Amino acid sequence: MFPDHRSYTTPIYFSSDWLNEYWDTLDVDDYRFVYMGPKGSWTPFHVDVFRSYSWSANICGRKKWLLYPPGQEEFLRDCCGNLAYDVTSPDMQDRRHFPRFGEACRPLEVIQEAGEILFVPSGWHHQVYNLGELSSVQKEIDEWRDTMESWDHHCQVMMKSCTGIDYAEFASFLKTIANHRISFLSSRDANVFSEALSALGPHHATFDLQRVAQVLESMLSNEDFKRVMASESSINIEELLQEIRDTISNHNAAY
Ligand SMILES: O=C(O)CCC(=O)C(=O)O
Ligand SMILES: [Fe+2]
Repeated sequence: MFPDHRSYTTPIYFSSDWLNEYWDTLDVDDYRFVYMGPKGSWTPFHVDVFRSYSWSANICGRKKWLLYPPGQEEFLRDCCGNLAYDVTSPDMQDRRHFPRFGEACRPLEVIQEAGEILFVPSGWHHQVYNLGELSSVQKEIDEWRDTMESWDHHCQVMMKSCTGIDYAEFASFLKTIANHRISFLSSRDANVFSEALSALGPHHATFDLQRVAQVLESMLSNEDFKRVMASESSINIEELLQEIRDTISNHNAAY
C-alpha cells in the first residue's frame, strides 16, 4: 500500500530473493505481505506462491503454524482433488470427502512469538492462526481509518475480492430483484419479466419483497453501509424501501 515507505530491512539470511528481485524490476507489484488479524482469525491451508520459500516476521501477538512437509498435501485433498481449506476440520475424518487423510502425518506445530521470524521452506503447505489479542494493531487500524480518506473504498475492494460482491453491487442486486416484483405486482403483466414470477404468483412476489425490505432495513442500520452507499452508489435505499412498502400494502389491500 505504501511502496516507498521503507518500514524494514530484509535480514541478510533471506536477502537472496529472486521472486521480489524480478517483480521489483518489472515495477508493477511484489510478493511482500502484511498479515493482520484479531484473535481467532486464521489463514487457510495453502502453499506459498509458485512454491517459493518464504519468511515471516511476527511483530506483535502470537501465531500458531501448522506445517506439512512437501508431498503430504496429496493426502490432504478432497475426493475432487481440491486442497483442504481447513486441515483441522472434523470433515477431514470423513473418508468419503478426504479419502487419503488417514495416510497424512501429523503437522509440525510451531508457536511464533512476537519478535520471532519463521522460515517456510519451498513446498511446505501451512495453515496459520492468530492466537493473541492484537490490541495495539487494532488501535493503529482505528487511527488509520480516521486519517485515510479512502478507507471505505479500500474496505469495499477487499470485500469484493473476498466475497465477489461489494455493498453497492449487492444493493443493485436487491434493487433489480425488488423492481421485477414491483412491476409484476403493479402491472399484473405476467410476461414482462419472467415466467418464474408468474408461475410463483403474487403472494410469492410479496413474500420476496418483504424479505428484500428486511435485508435492506438491516443493512441500513449499519453506519459503514450508509456511508458507502452515499458516496459509491446512486441507489437511494430509503426510496426503494418506501416503494417496496407501498407495493406490499397495495397488494395486501387488494386481497
Ligand atoms: O500469517 C499468516 O496468517 C499467514 C502467513 C503465511 O501464509 C505466509 O507468510 O506464508
Ligand atoms: Fe503462506
